Amino acid sequence: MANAAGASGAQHADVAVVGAGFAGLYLLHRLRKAGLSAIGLESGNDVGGTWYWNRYPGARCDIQTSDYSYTWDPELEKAWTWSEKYATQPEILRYLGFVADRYDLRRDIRFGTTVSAATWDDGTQRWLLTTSSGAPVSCRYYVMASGCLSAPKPPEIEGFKDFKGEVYFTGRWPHEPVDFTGKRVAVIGTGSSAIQSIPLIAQQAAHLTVFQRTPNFALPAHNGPSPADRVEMLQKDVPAFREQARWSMAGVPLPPATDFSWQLSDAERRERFEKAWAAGDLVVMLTQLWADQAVDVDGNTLVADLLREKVRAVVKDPETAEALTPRDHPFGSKRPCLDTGYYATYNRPNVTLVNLRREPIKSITASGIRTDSRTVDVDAIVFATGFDAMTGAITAVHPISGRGGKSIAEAWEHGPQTYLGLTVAGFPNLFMITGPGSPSVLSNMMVSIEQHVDWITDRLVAMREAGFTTIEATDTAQDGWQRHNADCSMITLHRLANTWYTGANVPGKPQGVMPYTGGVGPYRGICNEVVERGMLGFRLTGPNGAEQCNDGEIVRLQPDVRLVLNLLASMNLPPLESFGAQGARDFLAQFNATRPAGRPVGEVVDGTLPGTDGPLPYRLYRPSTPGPHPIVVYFHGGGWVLGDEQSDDPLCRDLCRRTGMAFVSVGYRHAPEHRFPTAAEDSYAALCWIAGHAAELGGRPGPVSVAGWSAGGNMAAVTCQMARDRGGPQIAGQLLICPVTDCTFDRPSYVDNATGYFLTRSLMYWFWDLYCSPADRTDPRVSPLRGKLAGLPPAMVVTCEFDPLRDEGVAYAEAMAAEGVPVEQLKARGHFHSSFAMVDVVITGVGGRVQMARALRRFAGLPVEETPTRQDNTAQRPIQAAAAGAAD
Ligand code: N01
Repeated sequence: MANAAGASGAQHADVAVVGAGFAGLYLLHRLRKAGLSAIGLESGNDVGGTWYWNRYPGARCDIQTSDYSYTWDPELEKAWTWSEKYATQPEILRYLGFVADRYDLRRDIRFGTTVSAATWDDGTQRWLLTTSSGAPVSCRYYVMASGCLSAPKPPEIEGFKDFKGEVYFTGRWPHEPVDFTGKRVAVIGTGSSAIQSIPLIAQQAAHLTVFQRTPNFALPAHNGPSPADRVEMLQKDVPAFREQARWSMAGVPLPPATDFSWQLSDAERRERFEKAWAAGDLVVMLTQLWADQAVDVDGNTLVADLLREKVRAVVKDPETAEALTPRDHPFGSKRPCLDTGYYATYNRPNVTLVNLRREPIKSITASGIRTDSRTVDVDAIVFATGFDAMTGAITAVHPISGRGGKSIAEAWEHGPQTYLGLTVAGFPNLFMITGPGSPSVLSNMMVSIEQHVDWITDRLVAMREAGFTTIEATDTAQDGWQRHNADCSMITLHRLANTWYTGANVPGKPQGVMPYTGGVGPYRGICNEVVERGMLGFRLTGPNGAEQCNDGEIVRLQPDVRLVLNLLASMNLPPLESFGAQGARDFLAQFNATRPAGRPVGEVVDGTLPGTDGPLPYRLYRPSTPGPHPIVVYFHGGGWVLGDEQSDDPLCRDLCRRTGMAFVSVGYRHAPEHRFPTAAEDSYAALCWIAGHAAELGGRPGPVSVAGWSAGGNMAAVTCQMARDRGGPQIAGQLLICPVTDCTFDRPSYVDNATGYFLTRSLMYWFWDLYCSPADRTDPRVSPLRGKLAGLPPAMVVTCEFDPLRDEGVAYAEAMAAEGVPVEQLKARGHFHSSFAMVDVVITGVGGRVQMARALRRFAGLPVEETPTRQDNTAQRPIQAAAAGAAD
């Protein structure tokens, strides 16, 4: 409980909490239980937050209520039963009132009170809050539990004030009933609020005109009682259900789909889609169809097309149906909606749709709305125009001044900057629940709210026990978190749409994907890791000079690389070198069999070609476009010991599709059965044969390019030197991906990454020992960095930050450039040795592979800007330049 007003006139509390919605109520409860005094400040006259204000007709949650409930008290879970699959706003408000009563929370809340200013006082190390009513508040910690969608966007339409009729905002709906009977009504907007309210307003109004700027994807809710299977799953084991939700991607206990769209037939895809449609569940439609639906434009288009069919099937007027069909954004990149009879409403004779893309609103007049081509007179206008989302309730509601008097609005001038979406550097002891940079609106809010409340309360208790009184994020940690967020946002398609997720709905707002797109479970793991690593990225201080600062970045790996490495670590595998050569090959074959199959290309043909000492296998990949195509001779990775055409198959397919060039992947012989220089000589022999038989392979005669990954990169580099020295064949260019170029093991990248990232130093020792005796190691046929470099073909050298081979790759690129060879370098930040070979697993590798494809096309004299397939999910221009790729 907060102290009464002190001598200064301020009311003192350990913690002040803005907002008495789901987040504020739970936080007040937890703080009280932890023995911290707290005061809640709420501008509404009762609890409820979002559900207090959004009382428009049809307002409901659109996450199933079985998931949209508090989970922190098993007794509370037993004490409340929801009446519907998607509860109405009045029922949710009743639930929050029930919770407030049950835990006696209202006594700590000042209702009808807004904070007009919040100022950090460095002298007292406290926040001072000025409020619209009651005494000012002096608190040690200030927590914004003010919601992500609580600051309505002002109507920026000219003439708004001239309108003489009734005006309503969905986000500030009157508490008394509104009756539209006999009235001509306009609804502006077609987001979730509009899509829920339009069918009900249409039933009452004499005429309803909907003004739509952007059509949204909407699915039928099929509301009713909670589905039996869901109830059964929950009741069977409530704690397990909740725990699964906490570690899931979206905060709902559904494992992600694992089949890729191209592995399914049309009929199988349709069957999955219809099942999801019948389920009436956004999360099911967003996550359960196929693995690439949310990360790849092609995979997404398959869902979007099926959804578009549904609009046409319901809406009778073709022009209206077309106007209602979303075409400007991938499904899920803009928040989709759940509806009840939305599309059918447009078949009513009293409903008209005005397509603002064709005839934008010019102004609002005294009697209605004027567009470019007509005036619509109405008695009432409903603004369903949305919110200044995520940041509005923090920057636009009252000035928050941190250290040195700097306001948070200034600090976020170019977009929100946070550490973990929980704290902001320069604003000590300030926390946000579900702030920008946390999963928040891309998750089941209940799960994210509870995680933040628990994390904050646990931290405050731990600080009290350790004698600290301030906590502040460091700049290093915050900058790292911004980078990690940008990296995550490159995986999903959110950056390809202009939405409130990106700030695009508010004129002048900085643009960028604001929520954390890396998933609820991974995010929770990161927050836990921050604590386990001694509050990494936070400075803690206390009385008498107590200070602790463990500075650093919590995630330096690309998000998907982190997941892969965590998965590998959890498997607790013995080192690859402990299997022996054949054992390692068997293991790898088994491992590869579990990978997603590569994508289809025009044709794949296996054959043999004459090597130095008998036939060698090859696999030819032809694009689906008419040939002849320029040829790339590809060498697989595997440390001269492992690997084959199969192991690098997904990469070859990917590059074949991206380049529109034919790839011939060569099966050179392996050590220890065939030691140095067999692999190099086999590779050179294969190169000669392929170049000499280009036409036979369906290729374009003339210079070929070479490419390879890891030891294959070594083969590609070595064969270029051999071709130069042995009179051919002519090579157009070399793509070296994480190549071995030298035989020393003491460069910094070998030291820094000796044990950590799958390819270890000891594994490299093993590969070298099996392939090459120490006496041979400086031979340029295995250490091309030791060879003559002048006169080599143009090169692209790709290196990864967390790879022992990084520095020798860079050294080779620099040495070639010094000898006048045109060299392009791609230094992939946050990637590990296998990043680019793990196609469709390490999706952040896409940008790098696009760059590689461009280099190969340039070598072959093909136009580089042409994209042969649409599968490149970076092909559309990202809205956020700052998030421009994982590759620096
Ligand atoms: O707001 P919105 P909302 N002229 O921003 C249009 C959650 N929610 O209140 O897309 C003309 O989605 C705007 O057009 P455009 C949910 O997360 C949940 O509906 O910017 N039109 C858009 O059509 C949701 O996503 C539930 O081109 C203008 C609409 O107004 C979020 O809240 C229920 C305009 C605004 O749509 C926000 O939803 C409701 C202008 N000047 C909401 N300005 C649940 O079921 C804006 N628009 C839990």
